[in-house]
Amino acid sequence: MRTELPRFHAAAIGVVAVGAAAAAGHLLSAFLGRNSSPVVAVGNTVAEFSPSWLTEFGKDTFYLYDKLALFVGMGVVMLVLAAVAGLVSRRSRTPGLVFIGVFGVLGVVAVLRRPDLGQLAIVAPLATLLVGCGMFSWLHGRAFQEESVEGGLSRRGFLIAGAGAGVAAVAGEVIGVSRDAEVSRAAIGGLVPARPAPPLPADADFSKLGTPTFLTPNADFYKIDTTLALPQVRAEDWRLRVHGLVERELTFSYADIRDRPLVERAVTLCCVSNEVGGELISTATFVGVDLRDLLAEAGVRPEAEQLFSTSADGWTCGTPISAVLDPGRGAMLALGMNGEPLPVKHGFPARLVVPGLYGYVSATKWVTELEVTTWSARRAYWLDRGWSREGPVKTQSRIDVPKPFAAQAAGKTIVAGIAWAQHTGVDRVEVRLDQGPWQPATLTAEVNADTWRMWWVQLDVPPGPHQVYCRAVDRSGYVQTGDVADTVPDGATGWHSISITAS
Ligand SMILES: Nc1nc2c(c(=O)[nH]1)N[C@H]1C(S)=C(S)[C@@H](COP(=O)(O)O)O[C@H]1N2
Ligand SMILES: [Mo]
Repeated sequence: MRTELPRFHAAAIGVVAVGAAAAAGHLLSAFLGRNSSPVVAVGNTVAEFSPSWLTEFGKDTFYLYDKLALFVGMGVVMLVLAAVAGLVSRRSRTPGLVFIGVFGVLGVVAVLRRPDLGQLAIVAPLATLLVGCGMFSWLHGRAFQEESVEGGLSRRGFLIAGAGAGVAAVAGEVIGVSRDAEVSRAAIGGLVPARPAPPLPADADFSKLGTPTFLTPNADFYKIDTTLALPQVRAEDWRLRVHGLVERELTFSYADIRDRPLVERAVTLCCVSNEVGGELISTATFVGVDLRDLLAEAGVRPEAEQLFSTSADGWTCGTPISAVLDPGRGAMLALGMNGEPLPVKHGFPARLVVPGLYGYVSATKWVTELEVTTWSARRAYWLDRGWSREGPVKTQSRIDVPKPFAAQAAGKTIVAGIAWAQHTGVDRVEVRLDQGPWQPATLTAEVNADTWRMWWVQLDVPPGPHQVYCRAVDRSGYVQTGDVADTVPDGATGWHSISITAS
């Protein structure tokens, strides 16, 4: 019998045990709900409790890959801790077991905190806890019985165990993704609106000149949310509960909603995090029901100020009740997007859409709960992270062609782009070369006041370097400000401009 394990061997035992444990939980999560995977649940919890400077740093540094970066970072931390658990157990297994046990329990707690899982989901993190402790004990015991380093678990044994854990984790990922919501979504079939959106005019975009198409294909529609793993909610299981300051609590099933006369509306959504000139804006036709009708059936009490909505993933959102109840606003509970059931990543089975408000205060995806309440009673997710309570979309415009820093032939040059002032309507767009006069652009026909408009103008560009600016004027007479403001707390302002060089 030996009295102390070699360092490498001890560390490897920790790493293999923890890897197998995480993989076991991830594999089971394929059957118990994606978010029951302890790795995913811990990641979500870390993201939730991260101070805002850290999440902002993550977003600025890794942009849309911030969640992947979080996962990779977590993986590295986990492996290091696993190796440490092994290293402190060179003489006795107890310290390592305590180490792994504590982390296993954290995984259980993280999964228990998830609001979107059934009771059975606890099995996944429990399996992680048991596999972690069991595997560690077993490997440790075997290693101790052997005389030499080459005995116990050979290098080959470790490789096989590692590969096994990898296969289990990947299988969990693949099976988990293929089950759940996609299958349910494929069975929905058509969502036929009783009141379809009017057909688009022939000149709804200038995509031939390089603007986006008027409707953004679902695959290209911008996507923003805080979830690590997409919530997997099946239409069969989905319920929408309406409660709070109402006369009667109501609960709707998917069939309850889809059997009502559906309305279709074209709406441009945009994100408060969209930088000047940014890409976080898209347009779709949404099919659903008027939110105000559902709330009227529940009977909204006069004290109500806020519609506080909750997603299946626990994310929350506060919308002014006045906007939701305004008959002219067109606030919707949407089931469909561009002629299909909502894609899973855009909120299947159901989401909110409130024209004219940034997504973070209006567009709850995977919505499961509507609580009618006051501002003081409930604070939504982004409110505690430095963003403002109300988020009307700011009138803005963007240049899409020429591309920045493009080399241009001097002379007549087409400049084209988009402008938006949801719910107010874009009145006109003006373009300026360097410090010259503002020149009016030609706009597309307006589809409705809640959608973007495309524009183009021809400039006469002399040789040399230039800056091209654009600004929109909306129907209220507001001229898009050139004052530069950051996205925090309620949306960026400033003129979008691009540098070009003509020769
Ligand atoms: N459940 C949930 N819904 C959410 C969010 C979220 O993080 N979680 N983000 C909101 C934000 S900030 C925006 S801009 C829109 C984006 O909707 P999209 O991803 O369909 O474009 O969704 C909103 N709905
Ligand atoms: Mo957003």
